[in-house]
Amino acid sequence: MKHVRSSSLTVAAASLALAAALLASGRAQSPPDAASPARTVVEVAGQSSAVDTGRLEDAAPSDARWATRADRSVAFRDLPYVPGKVIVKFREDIEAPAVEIGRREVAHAFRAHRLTRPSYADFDLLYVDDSADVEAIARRLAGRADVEYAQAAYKVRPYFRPNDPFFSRQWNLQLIGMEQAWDINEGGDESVVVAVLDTGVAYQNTTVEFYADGFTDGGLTYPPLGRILVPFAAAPDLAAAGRFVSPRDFIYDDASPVDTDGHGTHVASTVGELANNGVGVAGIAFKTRIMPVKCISGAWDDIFGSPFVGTDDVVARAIRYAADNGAKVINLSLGRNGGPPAPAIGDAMRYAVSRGAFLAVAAGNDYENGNPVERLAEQAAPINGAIVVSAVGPDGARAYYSSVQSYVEIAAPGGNRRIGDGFVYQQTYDPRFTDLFLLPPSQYGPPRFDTFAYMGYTGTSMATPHVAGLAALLVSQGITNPAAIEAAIKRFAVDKGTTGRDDEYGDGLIAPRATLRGLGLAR
Ligand SMILES: [Ca+2]
Ligand SMILES: [Ca+2]
Ligand SMILES: [Ca+2]
Repeated sequence: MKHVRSSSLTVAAASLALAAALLASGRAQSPPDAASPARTVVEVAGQSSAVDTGRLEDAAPSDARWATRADRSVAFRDLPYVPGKVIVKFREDIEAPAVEIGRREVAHAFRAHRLTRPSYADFDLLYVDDSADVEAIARRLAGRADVEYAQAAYKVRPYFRPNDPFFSRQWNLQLIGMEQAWDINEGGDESVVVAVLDTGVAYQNTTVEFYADGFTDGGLTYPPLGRILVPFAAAPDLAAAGRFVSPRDFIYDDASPVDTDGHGTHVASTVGELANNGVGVAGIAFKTRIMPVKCISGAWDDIFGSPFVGTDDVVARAIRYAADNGAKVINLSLGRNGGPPAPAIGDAMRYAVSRGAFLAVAAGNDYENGNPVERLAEQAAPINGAIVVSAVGPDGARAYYSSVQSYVEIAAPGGNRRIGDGFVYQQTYDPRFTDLFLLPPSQYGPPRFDTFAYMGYTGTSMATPHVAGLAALLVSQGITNPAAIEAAIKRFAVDKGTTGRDDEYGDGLIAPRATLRGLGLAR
């Protein structure tokens, strides 16, 4: 157990200390970028080993899972950012030799372990002691004449909304008339790639060896599992030959972005769950291809001591990676509130649009928690080619959790568990085999990511891939300019709430058939 040195702390604080210790353990062995592999891919099996239980149920266990993760998130030293890392962007209009002198000054002044430019980035990462006050360092850096911006590495989280009851219908697709829209474009074209930037995707049959450390949670002590072989399988209602392209994992820094949570698989399934295949449920752009890009970490990644967690720099790099590798649509069902703005992500979004990629970005789920400013949505809204998505329930009205802000641009079905039939169902992991850290320590054990069910989730995370899916259909129709896609989706949306654009629905609820038909007639 790694928390033994914190035995004098209170129960609550002991849990905090554990996750800090987990993080420190990933960092202490070697610098994050050069870390020895946190895992080993043992085999990649060609044959499907997936089990589809056929169960259709709500994701009630995720309530607790999310609470657990929230606790752990707080547990990272009770900070909304990771220690020891500062994102810094040196001005690009300064001569290279002067910038180099500035970089050396900065590295010296802040006793940097390293100051490096990671791949897929237009910024540098300054690594300092974990105990350093990275916000103070960022403030001092931002005051320099040769620095455009500097900030601590704030954590970005998926926009998942847990739920309770059980329902069985895809009201979400009916609400926006997908059957009628598919009459015009049946699921898009395989030449179109949609990148899903999330907790990973269940896209591959493989076995991965991890090391699972012990931890304490809620006063309970969970033992180390040691080295374990963890099975993964491609989701049977999502995977098909050639379906997945250019997979990339920015949490483990390799090319195997397997989902260790279920959120990313659910989101990918709304974009492209196989339809007309006699299995499970449907997605919107079910003939397009999917690029799985992992840039958000989950509870198991904490337990496995992943070398990275999802922070602004990680998400920014993932966006640039997707654009550089041919994604025409990028789905961002994630975000953060609290902390400073996210210019590294804004720059990456503009870069992606300049490379011809359209972005769909979640508006946020915290309306009832003070309606805070969502930093990714705030960056996306002013960009023509990036669109911010709020959520409606089956009644077509804004879901209670969905952020109300000037940056809301469009609405889509995200679900509302308070009004019945309110969940968005897609195939993802059966939580009975994954959420074992919610059980008492005596029942705790290694997870399996090869057993699936049809799970109901709600959130702006679920609304966003409806828009990404619609964008993929538009690209399939030949509407490839990101700004034109945004304009078309807004123009043909159904106005909701107060007349005209408003802060709850933006320009209204997406109308896929009208958008496709409108553009078809216009051409
Ligand atoms: Ca299906
Ligand atoms: Ca926009
Ligand atoms: Ca309106």
